[in-house]
Amino acid sequence: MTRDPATLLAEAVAGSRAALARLITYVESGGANQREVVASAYRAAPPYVVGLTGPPGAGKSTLTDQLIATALAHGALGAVRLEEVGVLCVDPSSPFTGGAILGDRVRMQDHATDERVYIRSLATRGHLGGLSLAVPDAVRVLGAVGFPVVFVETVGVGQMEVDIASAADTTIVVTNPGWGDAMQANKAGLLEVADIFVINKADRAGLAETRRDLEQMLDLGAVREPRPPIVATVASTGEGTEELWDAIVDHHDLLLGDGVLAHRQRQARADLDRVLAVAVRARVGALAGRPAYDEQVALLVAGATDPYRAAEALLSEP
Ligand SMILES: Nc1nc2c(ncn2[C@@H]2O[C@H](COP(=O)(O)OP(=O)(O)OP(=O)(O)O)[C@@H](O)[C@H]2O)c(=O)[nH]1
Ligand SMILES: [Mg+2]
Repeated sequence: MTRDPATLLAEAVAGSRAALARLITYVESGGANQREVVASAYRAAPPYVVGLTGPPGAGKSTLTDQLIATALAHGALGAVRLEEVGVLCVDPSSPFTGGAILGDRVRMQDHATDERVYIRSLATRGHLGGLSLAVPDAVRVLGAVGFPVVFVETVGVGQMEVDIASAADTTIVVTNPGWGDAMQANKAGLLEVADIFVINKADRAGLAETRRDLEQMLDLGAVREPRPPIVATVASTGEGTEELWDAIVDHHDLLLGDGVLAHRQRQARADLDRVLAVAVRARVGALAGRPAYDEQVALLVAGATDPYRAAEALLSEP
C-alpha cells in the first residue's frame, strides 16, 4: 500500500479504512508525514466533536455505543446528515500503550463490524506534544475524510483530559452515583469544560445525592449560560440515551446558531495555542540543554544572579 499522504487521503475519502488508519498513525507518530497530513486535514471543514470524559469504568464506552446507535437512527445532527460516525478512544494515563492493547478497553462490540462506524484508539508513541495534539489532528483527519460527527472518549478527570476535552464542541462529563468526592477534587476543571453532565449507572443507589451535589457545584461555580443540563442514564440498557441525544442537539444548535463565527474563532485560537504551547516547551527544553544554562544555574547557586536575569540572559542568546 502507498505511504504517500496525498494518495492515502484520496483513498480514505473514497472509503478505504486501511488508508484512514495509516493517516491517523501519521498524526499519532509525528514527523514529516504528519505535517503533510495536517496541512490537508485543516483545510477541510471540521467535524462536530462530542467529547465524553470521566473516570475509568464510568460507562463512557457503553454510553458512546448507545449514542452511535441513536445518532445513526436519527440520521442527522442539526442540518448535517449523519450517515457515518467516527470514534476516537484516548487513555492519557497510559501514554506508551499501543493501540492494540488500548483496543481491548474499547467495549463497543455492537458497532465493531458496522461499516458506518470507524472506531480507533489513540496512543502517543512518545512524540512531542503527545495526545493533546494528536487528538485534535486525528479529529480533523476524520473530518477531511467525510465523517460529520466524531465522538472522543477520554479516560480520567485530570488537567490533560480537560485539555483534550476542550478540543470538543460538546463536552459530556460522565459521572456515577456516589462520585461526589472525586468531583469536588476536580471541581474547577470540570465546571469549565462540561456542557452536559451525565450520571450514568443510574440504576445504582445514590442518584439523588449525586444530582444534588452536582446542582450545588453548579450553584457555587461561575455562572454558565445556559446552565449545563444533568442527564441520568443507564448505558447498559439504553435508558436516558434519547434525552442525552436531545441535550447534545440543543447544545449543537446553540453553538452553531448565531454564534458560529465566534465558536470557530475560539476553536482556531485553541488549535493555535496548543501548537504554540508545545513549541514553547520545546524551546525551553533546548535552552536547558545548552552550556549557558548550566552557567546560569551556577550563578544562581552562588547568589550572583536571580532567575529573571538568568532567563533574560538565556533568551537573549542567538
Ligand atoms: N449497572 C450498570 N453498569 C453499567 C452501566 N453502564 C456501563 N456499565 C458497566 O460498567 C462497566 C464499564 O463500562 P465501560 O463502558 O467500559 O466504561 P468506560 O468508562 O468506557 O471504561 P474505561 O474506558 O475502561 O475507562 C461495564 O461492565 C459496563 O457493562 C450502567 O448504566 N449500569
Ligand atoms: Mg472505555
